[in-house]
Parts: sequence; structure tokens; C-alpha cells
Amino acid sequence: MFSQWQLRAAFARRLSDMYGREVPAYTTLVDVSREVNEEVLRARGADAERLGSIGRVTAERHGAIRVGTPEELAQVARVFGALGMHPVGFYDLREAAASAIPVVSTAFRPVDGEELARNPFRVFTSMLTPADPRFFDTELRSRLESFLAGRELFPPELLALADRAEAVGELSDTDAERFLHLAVQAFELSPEPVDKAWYETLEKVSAVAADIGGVRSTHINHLTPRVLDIDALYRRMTERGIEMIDAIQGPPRWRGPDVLLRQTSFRALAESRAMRTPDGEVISGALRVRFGEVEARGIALTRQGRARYDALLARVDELAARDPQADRVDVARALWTAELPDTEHGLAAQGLAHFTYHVVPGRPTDGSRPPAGLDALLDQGWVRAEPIVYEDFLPRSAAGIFQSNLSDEGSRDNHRTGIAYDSAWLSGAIGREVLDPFDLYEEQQNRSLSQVTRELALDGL
Ligand code: OOG
Ligand code: NI
Repeated sequence: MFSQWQLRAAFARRLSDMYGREVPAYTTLVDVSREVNEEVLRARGADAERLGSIGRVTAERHGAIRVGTPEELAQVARVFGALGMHPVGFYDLREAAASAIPVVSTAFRPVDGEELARNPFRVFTSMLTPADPRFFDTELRSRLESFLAGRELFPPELLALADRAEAVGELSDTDAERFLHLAVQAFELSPEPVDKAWYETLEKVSAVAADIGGVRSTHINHLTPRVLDIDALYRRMTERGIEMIDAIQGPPRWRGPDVLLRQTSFRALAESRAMRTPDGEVISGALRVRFGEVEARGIALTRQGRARYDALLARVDELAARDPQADRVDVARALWTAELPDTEHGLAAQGLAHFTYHVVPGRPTDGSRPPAGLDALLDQGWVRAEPIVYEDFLPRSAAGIFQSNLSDEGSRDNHRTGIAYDSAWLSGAIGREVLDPFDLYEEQQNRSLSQVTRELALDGL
């Protein structure tokens, strides 16, 4: 039998093997990440594993896929539901960058601590927004919607197996094999010729729109290993002659703890794709869509910590605009150093980051009672704090990563008003609650505090 987490781990592994065959540069990225991780582990010892065991970090991947309609997204949710992955977070990419990115997104991932420790595989999943008049006029919208309505991304057999796995919590070996085969196949690049004129029509709006709505299937867009030193990785990939995007997205490297998420990617490579011309001829063409990304994960911030991060980002934008000669990274680092506590303890004390709290074994046995308050418990060694890893994504960084396959800005008519989408809309569209990541971290932290309260027989914390 295959339990849900075993299905998830097997799916992640097979998807990674498949993507390595399709995009060999991804394999280079995985190799260099492993090299860097081994070096960091040698240099920093146990400290390198503060945000996850080396076993977890080495196996850790996230993928990205893009679909066209709420119905397709609902089907994706069933496939990932089978793997114990739930929709978490709502990301609106439509305004997050100068380029036109007509999508809204969520991420499917395991939510409880034990499941994350077994295998934290997650997939950033974007849905096209044909109804947004800033990108698509009425005529293009209706052509696009009827094109999307006429395609099938996931065969009924796959969906039936997925529903069974989710309902029962496991699949027999034979069913698991069939499910994994069909699931990986659904994300392979299709050899079916691309309708050249249609693809190019959508490309004028956005390369992302063409990648989603210009073909009759979906595919994995990138897979992302986790690395312990993303600056070292960036340098090493560049030395190997691989063209990286301009910058590492997310927080700057600084002297304080790693927080949230830092990401970078190599530019999408030309892949040969069959194309059908308007007169019916099949020619060989090339499209630049798929790329490789890498990420370093840090501590999850609280709502308050995140508001601070967003405000700092805005300040960096402002300062960089005022002084175009300045290096953005230096500006960011200086600001962070001035504005944020640079220790885990400081982040915890100001309520900026999430931790789980644990009673330290072997505490005083002379009968003395524990002091009141979390600070004193920490100071006097009764309790220790372990950082909670950030398991989610960042909209602004995601928009930066989308740029890996955009060579021009596409078109967005900012004189029109867009339509509103939010987390509640997405929940309704897929018939499953889109979870709030902040709530999840807070619950995890609160559970650990209740445990401490019980173990030390305190009145409360
Ligand atoms: C998704 C880009 C966002 C991330 O890690 O932030 C993303 C895409 O290109 O489809 O994957
Ligand atoms: Ni990604």
C-alpha cells in the first residue's frame, strides 16, 4: 500500500527525474545545490540544519504549473489532494510587476508539521484570468475561453484514482503505480504541434498567457531545489556559463537570521517545439518557457513581521529610485540592519517571527518553580525556541521569477479596471478552503505554547 505521503514523495521524485530528462540544465542546478549544501554543512555543522535536517533539505523541491480555468484548477486540487497537499495562500500576480502577468495563484502543500517533515513537496499553481479586461478584450476573451473549454488536462482515470486516494488515504501498489504514471504524464511537455498563429496572438498580451492558453495541455514549468547558501549558488551557476536572472529575489543577505524566502533562477532555454502554420504545415520551432529555480528558506514571519518586510521593500524601491547609481542590494542591507533585530531572540521578543517552544529537559531539580512569562523562561533556560520554517511564497518574488521567461513586457491596459479576485473567490472556485498561511504558523506556535504550559503546570503563557 502507498499512503498519501509516500505517494507525494514518489511523485516528487518521478517528476524531478522527468524534468531532468526534459531540461538538463535543471540537473546541473540540482548538482550544484547539493555541492553547496555539503560545503555549508561541513563549514557550519549542526547550525546548518537549524531550519531543516539535511535529509529534508536535499529532497526538498517545489514545482510550478499554470492552468487556464477554475475547473482545471479544481481538478489540480483533486490530484494534489491525493498527495496530502492543500491550497495555502492567495497570490495576485496581475499587479506585482511591470510586465503583464495575467494570473492569480495559490500553492498546494502539506500543512501539518509531521507531514512537512516527511516530505515538504509543494506546487505553486497559477490560473489565467481571461475575464480581466486590462489584458484581454471581449473578442480575445471569448476565443480563449472556448479554446480552454475544449481541452482536457487530466484524464478521468487519473481523477478517479486521485479521489480514491484522498477519500481512503492510500492506494494499492498497482493503483499507486497507475496513478503516479498518469500524474507525471499529465505534466510532461506535449509533442502535439502548437497552433502558431494562436500562440502568437496570445503572446502579444503575455508570454505567460500563450504558455497557458496557447496549447492543449499543461506542463511543469520549473522545479526548485533548496539550497543553504543561495549567493554561493548564484556565483557558481554564473561561472558555469548559465545565464541567471539579474538578482536574487526576496530579503537581502545580511548579518541577521535568514527569514522568509530568497529565490533566483536561470533564464528559460529555447526548447524545440513542433508548430502548425496557418496553412496546415508542421514546422519545427522553438519556445522559451521553462527554466530552473533555486531557493533558500528562512524563518516564517508573523503578520506584523511581514508588514515590516513589505514596508522595507517599499522603502528600498523609493531609495533606489532616488539614487539610480546605488546598488539595490547595498541599500536593502543597510536598511535591514538599521530596522530589524538581528537575532532570533530579538525577532521573537518583538513578535516578528514564529517559533515553537519546548521545555528543556534536565531543568532545575531543586524544587524551584519556573518563573512567570515566556521571556524569563527562555532567559533562565527552562524553555528553548525553535524557528518555524517559512513554507510559502512571496508575490513580489514570484513576479520576479515569472520574468525568467518574459522577454518583453506584454500589454496591460491600465486605464481599464480589473476584476477582483481573492482567497474567498478561489476557495469557491475549487470547492476547497484556501488556507491562510499566517493562521497555520500561529496555530503551530500556539500548540507548542500550550504544551509548555501543561508540562510546566503554568497558569498560562
Ligand atoms: C511561477 C513563478 C513563481 C515562485 O517560486 O515564486 C514561483 C511560474 O513561473 O509559473 O514559482
Ligand atoms: Ni518557483
